[in-house]
Amino acid sequence: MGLYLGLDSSTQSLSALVIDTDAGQVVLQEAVNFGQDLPEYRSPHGFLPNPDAQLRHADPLLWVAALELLFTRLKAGGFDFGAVRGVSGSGQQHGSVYLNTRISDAPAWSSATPLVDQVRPLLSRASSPIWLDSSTTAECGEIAAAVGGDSVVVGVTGSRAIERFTGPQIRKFWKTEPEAYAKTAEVTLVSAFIASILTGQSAPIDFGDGAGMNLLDLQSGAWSPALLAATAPNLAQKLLPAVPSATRVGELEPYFVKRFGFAPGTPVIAFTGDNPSSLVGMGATEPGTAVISLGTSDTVFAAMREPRTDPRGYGHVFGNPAGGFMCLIGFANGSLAREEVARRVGLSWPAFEAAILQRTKPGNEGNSMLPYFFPEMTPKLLEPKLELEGTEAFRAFQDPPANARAIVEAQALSMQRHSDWIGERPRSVRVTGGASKNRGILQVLADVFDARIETLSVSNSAALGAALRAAQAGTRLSWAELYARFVVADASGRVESSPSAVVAYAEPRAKFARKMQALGV
Ligand code: XUL
Repeated sequence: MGLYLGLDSSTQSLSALVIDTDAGQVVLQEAVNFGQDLPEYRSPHGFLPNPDAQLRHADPLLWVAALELLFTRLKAGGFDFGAVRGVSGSGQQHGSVYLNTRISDAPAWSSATPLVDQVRPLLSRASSPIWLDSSTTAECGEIAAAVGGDSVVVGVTGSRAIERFTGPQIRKFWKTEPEAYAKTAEVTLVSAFIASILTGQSAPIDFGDGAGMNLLDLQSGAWSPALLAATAPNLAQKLLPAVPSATRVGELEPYFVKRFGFAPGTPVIAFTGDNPSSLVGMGATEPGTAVISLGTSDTVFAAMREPRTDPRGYGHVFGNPAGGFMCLIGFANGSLAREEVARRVGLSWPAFEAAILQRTKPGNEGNSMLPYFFPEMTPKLLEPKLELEGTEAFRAFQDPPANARAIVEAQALSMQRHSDWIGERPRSVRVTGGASKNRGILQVLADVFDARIETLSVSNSAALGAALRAAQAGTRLSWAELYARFVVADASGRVESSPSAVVAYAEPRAKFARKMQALGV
């Protein structure tokens, strides 16, 4: 049997997903919820509560405890770890872990002591800033200024200096705790940290997640000397060289063999970021298929042939785990904005769907909106920016069908405009996340993008992507063969574009572009 284990350490949980490549089936899914299952870490949402909304840190030992608990549960449930032929994983992006000793230089894990107690003395910083932290605006400015401006940071690393990205967070650590920074032998990411725990070796950061640090030179795949120097002193010595995502970074430490019954020598493939891993789990590693995730915030991501960068500076470029690059563009006004419209006009979610499909037409008879109920990251708006143009009733939120269609059209037009720089027109768009059940939204996306919309049966695409990456490294199966077995389109979730609707969006698209230009974004 060919079993491959994928792990995903997200903000709120650690999931495991096991695939059987012979049977072509997902054979196991299990998760540990940080808040519920590990209450002693006092992190109900996966991070340490802090009254300052900009400060979001997590206890890195929580991730280690979750790993131990997850494996303990799987073993208690009768799972045969000995049948696993390879392991890979993913982690929430950008979050960083600071070690006073490289894991490679630490003693081998002792099976007599819980892992957390062995890892605790290795930390040079008790908490890890995570992607929800936005406290580094000053450091972003300093880094950009030191290298010649944001356009230089974008050109080298694929993103402008961003608060949640690791480089600005490292700089803040150096500025606020210089002694602890000086004692730090290694800075790593959540993804590579977990791979290091599993292998008992310092696992290198991969190109997928490494590109989310504002430190990696996309062209060379090496840490940029200019960005390292602009970030913090001696940083080069604290980072291992970044590696392609398919790199075998080691084998499971004997601890895992003894405690859980893994086969000795089980290979571990580099861990990556959750978004690059989802690109694999959604079967979208070839250009031409984009992914839209509709959640609290919305995300568009897609493979790219070339390492192009967003000239407007909102999008990000990460490594594609299958080789090459991917873009990721995040929109803060996702479900929260859709729900706000539904609330204002008193539409239930099914009525919201029916309003789009049955009671309004593509283009919305000229009723349009700028959909920023909350501050936005793409385009960058520090204040909400809500503007309605159209009939009086529409402008007063008294035309529920038109108001429902308007938010969805505006969001789709924004996603299209702000992903136009990747230079690939997607033929198909795979939509995931809670709102992907809404056929009205799917139809608008199909018509605005002039693409076939597909939904997939898998829900945990990051963990599936991790299992597929482990399988790809461990078998002779190609990506296409793996996708044919494991990335199954949900036949009922397929939506085609309508030629007349595609034409109807020419004018709204131009109008949306004019509005963006008027805002200077
Ligand atoms: C991406 C990002 C988030 C995290 C979530 O830039 O910050 O998607 O990866 O886990």
